[in-house]
Amino acid sequence: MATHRFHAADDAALNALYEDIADKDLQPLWELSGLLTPTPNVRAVPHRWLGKELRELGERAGELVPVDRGGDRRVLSLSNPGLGGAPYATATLWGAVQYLGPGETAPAHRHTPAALRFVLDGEGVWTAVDGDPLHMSAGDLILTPSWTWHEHHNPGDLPMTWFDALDLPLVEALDAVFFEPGDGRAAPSANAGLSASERRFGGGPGLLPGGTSAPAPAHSPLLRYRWADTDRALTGRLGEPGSEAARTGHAHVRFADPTSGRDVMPTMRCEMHRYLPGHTAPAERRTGSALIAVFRGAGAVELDGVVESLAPGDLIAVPSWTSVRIRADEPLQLFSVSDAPVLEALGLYRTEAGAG
Ligand code: GTQ
Ligand code: FE2
Repeated sequence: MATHRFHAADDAALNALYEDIADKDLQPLWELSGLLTPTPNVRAVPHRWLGKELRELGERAGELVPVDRGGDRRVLSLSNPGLGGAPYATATLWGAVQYLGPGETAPAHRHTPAALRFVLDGEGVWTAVDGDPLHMSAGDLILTPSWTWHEHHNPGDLPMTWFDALDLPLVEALDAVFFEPGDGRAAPSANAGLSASERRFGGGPGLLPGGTSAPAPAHSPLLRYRWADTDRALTGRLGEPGSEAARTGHAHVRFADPTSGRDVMPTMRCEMHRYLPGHTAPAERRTGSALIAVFRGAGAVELDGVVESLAPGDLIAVPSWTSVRIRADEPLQLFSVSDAPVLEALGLYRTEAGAG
């Protein structure tokens, strides 16, 4: 006996039909509303988490909650106030801050949801991805693609906090979450050098190892994008006379798979933005959701007309079809991750300029 929605009618025969329809786990579309809405019916709301509070709460968790075996990862997940208590930042994205104290290790595991880290501050932690040790320092982007083994180590004297993003809500909605713990043995420790991934695919602009040819794998073979390279690319865009970036005071780069130019992973697009004070980038909205992490600088973001100030470490949830406008009070460096590749692949990607 179906217990879900039941439709009643004054007419006895029609009412009996509705009863029988419900009894057979069916619903009459002509009685349903709110399905084919003119614009997306978005439950998540625009929201900003303050970097200062995230850092303080991470530190307190660091004092009180052991990580390591059993404890796993010391992570505070962004829980969007519109999502009814789910630990999700938007409908499709998990966002979090992770805190790893000196000498601590987060043990190896793998999962089908893909993950990435953007380092807001500090250095010294290394993450092994399928055994390849990747150093993490401020401004770096680190990928842990779907089903790759990963573990985090902090051999230094200082704690480190970074921003995590995963496509977990999306993969969960697709009923495709799998998880496997490691065998408890740590990966060989990082030496001073670069990861194998960086030696092969991060050698220099446009340089790929000989013999590399299509078809490209599902994710970028380069697993660490160093801040020095991102910084140089943004500076170059802004310094190029007559370029759109120079004209508007807004430079942005997309982190790409160096072998294909595609997004770093099939479900997530990563970008770095630099806005100069007085820039002229207009408000924009798009389908699909995004998370923004403030790396450096100061300014404000206007989300559907509501203005929130921005300071380093702040994290912002931008739900689908939310109008976004950025203001820079000093050069503002924003990392963003979105589900745009998914929307594009499905033919659902839309943008609108000048909204809000
Ligand atoms: O660092 O492996 O924020 O597995 C959520 C799930 C981080 C991680 C998160 C994870 C991780
Ligand atoms: Fe993980």
